[in-house]
Amino acid sequence: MNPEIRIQQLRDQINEHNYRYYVLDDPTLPDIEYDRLFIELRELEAAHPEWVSDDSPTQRVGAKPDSGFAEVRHEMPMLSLDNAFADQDLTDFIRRVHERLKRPAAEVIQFSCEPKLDGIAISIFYEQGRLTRALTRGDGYTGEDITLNVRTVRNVPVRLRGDDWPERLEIRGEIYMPRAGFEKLNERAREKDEKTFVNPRNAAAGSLRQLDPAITASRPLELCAYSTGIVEGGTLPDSHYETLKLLQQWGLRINPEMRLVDGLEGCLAYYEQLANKRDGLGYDIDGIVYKVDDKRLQETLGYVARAPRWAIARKFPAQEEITRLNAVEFQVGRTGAITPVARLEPVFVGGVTVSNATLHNMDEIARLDIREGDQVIVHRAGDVIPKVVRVLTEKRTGDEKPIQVPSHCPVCGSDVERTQLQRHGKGKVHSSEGSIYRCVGRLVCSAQLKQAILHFVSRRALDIEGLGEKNVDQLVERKLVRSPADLFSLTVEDFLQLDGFAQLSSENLYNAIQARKQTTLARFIFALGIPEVGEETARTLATSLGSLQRIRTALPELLTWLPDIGNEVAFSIAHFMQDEHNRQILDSMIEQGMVFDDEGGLSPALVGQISFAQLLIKMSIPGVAQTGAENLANYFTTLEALLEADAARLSQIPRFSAKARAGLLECLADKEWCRLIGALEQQLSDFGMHWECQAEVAVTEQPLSGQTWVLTGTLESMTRDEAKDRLVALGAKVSGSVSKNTDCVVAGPGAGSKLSKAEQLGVRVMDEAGLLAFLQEKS
Ligand code: D41
Repeated sequence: MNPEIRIQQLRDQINEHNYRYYVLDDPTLPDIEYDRLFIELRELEAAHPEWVSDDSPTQRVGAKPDSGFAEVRHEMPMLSLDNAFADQDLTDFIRRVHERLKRPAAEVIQFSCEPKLDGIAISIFYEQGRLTRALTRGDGYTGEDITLNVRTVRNVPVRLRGDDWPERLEIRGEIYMPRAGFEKLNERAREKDEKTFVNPRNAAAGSLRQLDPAITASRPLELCAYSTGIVEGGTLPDSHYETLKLLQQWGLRINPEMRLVDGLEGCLAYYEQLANKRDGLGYDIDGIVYKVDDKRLQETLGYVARAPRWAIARKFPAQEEITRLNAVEFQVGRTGAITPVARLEPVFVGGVTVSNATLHNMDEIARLDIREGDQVIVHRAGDVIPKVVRVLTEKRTGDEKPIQVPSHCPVCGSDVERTQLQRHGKGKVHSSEGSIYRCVGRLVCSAQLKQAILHFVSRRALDIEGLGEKNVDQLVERKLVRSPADLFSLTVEDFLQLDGFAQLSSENLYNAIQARKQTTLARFIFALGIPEVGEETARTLATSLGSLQRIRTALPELLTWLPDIGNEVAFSIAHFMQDEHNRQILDSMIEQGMVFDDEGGLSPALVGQISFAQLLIKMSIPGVAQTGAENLANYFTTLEALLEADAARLSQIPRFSAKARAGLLECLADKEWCRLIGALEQQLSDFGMHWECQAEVAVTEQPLSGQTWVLTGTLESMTRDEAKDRLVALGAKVSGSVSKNTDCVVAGPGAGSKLSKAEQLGVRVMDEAGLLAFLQEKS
């Protein structure tokens, strides 16, 4: 194809894509396809410089000008906006509009509403559809010429689409930086140890003020048009709303949240709706701009000072405020992590009064260089925890006090230790300093003990009712409980000592605790509060390994065989279980009669997964992957034989490369490697897995494996959740609807359509008594 035609084709395709992507939010071309077009265009233009024109999409970044930005007078002043801070201000505004227009209050006036973007207002001129000049708003009368920088903003059209635009057209809009781009920009700055921007608005302003357009081009800026200025050689609609729709057709992005509403009621409803959406918009807004939609009415209303009488900005509550950091205190979490909390001079921000904010960890304190007595910026968006985002170092008086990590736990006085980040390689541990400090006191620390107990008894753990914060505090303060195990030895008399307990309530709590000596293994493991082990992981451990004993002794390498358990979690579990104090607590609970409903054999899935070959793959032998490991396993059949092999023997293995041989010899020479593989094999055999004779492995099939049960109606002796837990423990799937695949329906009083459907399909049905008998028999 003629390259000149191809160049034009590529430009059209790229412009079309930009329009769909930036203006309509509806891209149809994958990024990679777009990149290909762009590269092709750049190459063709390089080969044919005579056809390069400055409205080509490749020509956004021009040369660096040698002086600063020229000051230019606006042909038509850029107005400012009056603010409304409350519903009443908006009501007054609309009343004044009616009065000035001599319209009765009952008559409905239409308003165009749009979010008020928190960016930089600018003016852009298009002459014969081409971008000729862009100015900052400045003081409204004079701005700075930032044409070269604005040209680099990806969604600013260098040429307007279509051909029905006025010959001279001034667009007014806001250049802003979306939050995601802002976060990425700051992330990159942090990596390079450069200064970060405080907020997206400052980042947008800083990016537009760059003397080198190439830097501006690298910043994720966007334009959103909100009105027009000079219009010559053509006309625009009488409606503001319709005008913006037209700008959109010409290729300018307008705000997709823009709406046309009727009167005060419509304006108030729009406020509610947008306030709810605010945090999810992807860009910062600080309010809503309401504009009388009809331009003829706008003209009648006119201006006061420099603000139109036909528009108003209704502000949202600020999400950032300045206040004083009175102190930093340290709190101790369940796992001993010491977290700094900022105590602030109370300040109204994001719609509430804030007096505490999170500081995350000591790295954050160092990063912010925060000191007691500093003036700080607090940010609160939506319902998230307020945080300190910046220190106003320029306001320091010299009396501010640096913040020190406490060397001893503020609660128990134990030493505070900086956590080590550990990476586990083949039998080796590499560690580096983490940013978390921990109290080493464990359960000796009353803060950790209280939270450990609250977690132990919580609903998804052992679910013991009646042990709220107040009661746990008392039990700990009076030293009645020094570990979760002590809960089981508490007597009715112990509870009688506590505030608010009488004979009956004491007996109830006693019984509630004793009843939980019988629970499921999964709940129990979750209840232990092992770092990194949530409900899901606890369930995996319980169903895969089947017994507390196996979970207690499992090597971390074995744990990583279980679904979704990685190195870090595996080592955390093993570390917890090896700890002497934890072992005593577990022993004590078992001695006190703790039993689990769902103890059983190893899960068949796990047994099926681990073969000799898999063991070899796990031991990561350089040069040996799946096939190599299988060949080795077939050849040797036992680990013993493999460990005794020498180079000569290895060379006899069929289809085993020299590279694999060298890798294996290296491992065989490594004592730690041999010890680890030996220990793993021993453990697998202890757990009942022997790959030489896999057929003989004793696997306990669960009684309800593969069955689907449905619960309906009310149960009296237990909740439906409990019934579900017990059936799941027996291997059943519990479903919400009856089908021909249902094995059994448990129907209590009040059972309706599910019961009739079961009867219709001939599915087995049992009542509560039947279920209880069944559970009794099976467990
Ligand atoms: O989003 C904005 N920041 C925005 C600013 C907007 N959506 N509409 C605006 N409309 C106007 C008038 C009513 C004067 C055309 C504005 C601004 N003005 C404005 N921005 C900065 C000063 C004034």
